Amino acid sequence: MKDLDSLKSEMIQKLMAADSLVDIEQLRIELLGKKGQVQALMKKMRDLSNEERPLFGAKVNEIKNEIDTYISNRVQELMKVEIEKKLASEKIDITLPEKSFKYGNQHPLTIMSEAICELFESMGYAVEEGPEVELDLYNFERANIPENHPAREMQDTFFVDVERLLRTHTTAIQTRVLEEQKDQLPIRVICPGKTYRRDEDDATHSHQFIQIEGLLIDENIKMTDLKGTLEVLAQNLFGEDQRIRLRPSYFQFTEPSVEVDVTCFNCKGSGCNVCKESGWIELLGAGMVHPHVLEMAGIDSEKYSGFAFGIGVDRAVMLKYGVSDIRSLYTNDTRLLAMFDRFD
Ligand code: FA5
Repeated sequence: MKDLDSLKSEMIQKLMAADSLVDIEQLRIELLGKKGQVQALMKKMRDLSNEERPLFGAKVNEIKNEIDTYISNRVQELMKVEIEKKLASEKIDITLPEKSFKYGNQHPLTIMSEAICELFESMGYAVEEGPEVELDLYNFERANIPENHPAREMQDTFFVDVERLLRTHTTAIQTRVLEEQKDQLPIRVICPGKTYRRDEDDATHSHQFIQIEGLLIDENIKMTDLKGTLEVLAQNLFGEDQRIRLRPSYFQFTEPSVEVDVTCFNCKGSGCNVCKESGWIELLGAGMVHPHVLEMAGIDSEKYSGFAFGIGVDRAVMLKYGVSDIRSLYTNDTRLLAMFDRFD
């Protein structure tokens, strides 16, 4: 019996060392097969006494069952491992490579418009907008440009019908605000918007562009207030060392009127080909709101005065970022747009 126990542990050890289905099968034949070790033990029973035989037989059966159970468990285990190995080696990747994702940027015209509006909001101005399809009344009449006035030709545009047109300047928002807020003086507004003119498209002109109108109406507003405000604007946009220059000009809705230049961003005023050797670049039109414009809106021009200005946002973008052709701001060329990272 002692021999049987050591034989059993010998068999189990052999089985434990086998780590493939082939090895296990070989051991099964060696241990449980017709000519195997267990069968050989059975044969020994013949030589035993009647008392020893049943005990020995029971013990051999027990060994046989144990080995059998061990083998079938081990076979299950090894089959599982083999299936997993096979699945891993035969795996096909059916997914497509992911498309690389690009974040969009804010358009430079949006960046510039927001920067200007935010600056004026910080000085107490409110943002006001108006319709792009505008009444002739607000675009021309209230801006002191009556029907058949030759100044209309300079801003020839797209008429929708006899009364309505695509607005030619944000001064149309100014004249609306004057009327709407005539009883809530003082007025301080900054008005961004798309504008349209029947201009021939070239490097500096587009049939659609963006303007921002600034308007301040209060008692005792003077030309020096306008100049100081525009200096703040120029320095905020182009740097602390920016200077501005006012040149006499003419608009029907301001008196006096000025054209405002900034020192050339390229040569800092010494003269170069960008500023045509003058050292200055034109940025916007401005002036003191014409008394007749105030009166047409219902505001007492004896008591109140104010200034207005209209800045070309496309022009400001071109100056600040050195964009040489205005048309590239409207063609969605991603090489240009990629230069303006919205996370800057
Ligand atoms: C006006 O439109 C006036 N309403 C500005 C103004 C407002 C004056 C308030 C006084 C008081 P002007 O036509 O010069 O002015 O246009 C102003 C700016 O718009 C120009 O300096 C220029 O930067 C821009 N601009 C005009 N036409 C075009 C165009 N076709 N393409 C791109 N920008 C243009």
